[in-house]
Amino acid sequence: MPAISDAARTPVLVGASGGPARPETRHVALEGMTCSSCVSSIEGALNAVPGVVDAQVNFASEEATIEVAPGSVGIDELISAVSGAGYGAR
Ligand code: 9UX
Repeated sequence: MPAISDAARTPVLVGASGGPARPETRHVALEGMTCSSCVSSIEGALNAVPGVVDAQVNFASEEATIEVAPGSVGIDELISAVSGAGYGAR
């Protein structure tokens, strides 16, 4: 039996009402991915931004789909994170 319950370890977004908050979805168009492993690099950079709940990168469509805590992370910050990892973003 784990010392810490699964519930205690799972980050929960709490809304103003006290209920669960719905993450907001943001999209960033990507440039410069030349092999499929670039996907992991960009996902890692985006997931490291505070407020990002989950980031998924689609290699074929060159698009990142990012779930963020409501009101937490703006598109400019996400673009900066991708740029910092060495890829184009807009
Ligand atoms: Mo592939 Mo991307 O060798 O940063 S991982 S080009």
